[in-house]
Amino acid sequence: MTENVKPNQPLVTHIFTADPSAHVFEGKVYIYPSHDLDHNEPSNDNGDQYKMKDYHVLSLEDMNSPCVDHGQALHVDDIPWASRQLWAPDAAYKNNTYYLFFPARDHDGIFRIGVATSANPAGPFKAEENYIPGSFSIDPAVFVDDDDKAYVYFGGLWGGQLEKWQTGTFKPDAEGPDPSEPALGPIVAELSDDMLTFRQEPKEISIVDENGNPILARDEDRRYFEGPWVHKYNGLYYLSYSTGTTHKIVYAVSENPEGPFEFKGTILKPVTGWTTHHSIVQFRDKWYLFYHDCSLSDGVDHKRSVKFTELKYNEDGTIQTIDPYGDQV
Ligand code: FUB
Repeated sequence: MTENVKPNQPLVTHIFTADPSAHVFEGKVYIYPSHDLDHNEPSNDNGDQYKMKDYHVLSLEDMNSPCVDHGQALHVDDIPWASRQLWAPDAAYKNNTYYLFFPARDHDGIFRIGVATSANPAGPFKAEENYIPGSFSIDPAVFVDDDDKAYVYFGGLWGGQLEKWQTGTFKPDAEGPDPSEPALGPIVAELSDDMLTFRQEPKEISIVDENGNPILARDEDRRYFEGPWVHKYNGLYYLSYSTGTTHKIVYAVSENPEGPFEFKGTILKPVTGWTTHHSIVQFRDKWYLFYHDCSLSDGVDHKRSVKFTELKYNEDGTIQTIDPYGDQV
């Protein structure tokens, strides 16, 4: 008998999972995670240890029910353009179709973003022949606005190759901006009606401080690193992301889905393991943060487990900071 899920505990323990993108589809919470492989090879800053080959979709009837693993939803061998490393995915629903957006390295070793479709939120998903034209880097997160416009946010530093695209073409030796210059922001592109291409050239999002000045590359407590997520609360757009080297999930707010976003604060303090990655979803009358850590593997960075906890807003719309190992909700 499978146990009911609990806040701040792994959703599943029979496989390692990471990078959870949670959505409410058909009255249930569906979680689209990465599927970490259980190997013991060394780690490096390029993320070669994240060797994932397939995706499994998870679902919850409610926040106190067993977690269902719907099995393999997509494998790298079934993606014609991809060679390896199926990293953090996301899903969206439009046109009576479920879309799985995912990054992988193409046959030249360059990260691109692909789409796969299904009639069922749990898959299996069928990949398009090619990656989205003009796509690059990692960590796609799709936000469908109230007016039905869909946006994809993406980009990640270091292994995610974002700094190699500053000129608009891939420069394998390019490095990030000087510490005194504005940090690189995540990228946004509006999606076409069929969700398979970009409607326009992707553009960089600006994240600014309370005075309207860009967050600088040296400001590692606030600058964008990877793992964007956008949700809407009380008519405002909340962009949340990982700060990478300082291991926080932080957020910034805008009146426009394409920014600029003003930095506001920390959502999640560091978890065990180097990476931190999240999503935010409303289910019935509460909001939840889905995240991962490495507690199940005793801290092995590439053997992560997806968890959730309740997320609370203050009256002024700011988000209460969560300590993943503090008082449990
Ligand atoms: O899972 C591989 C990478 O680690 C993701 O793409 C990043 O966001 C980080 O969680």
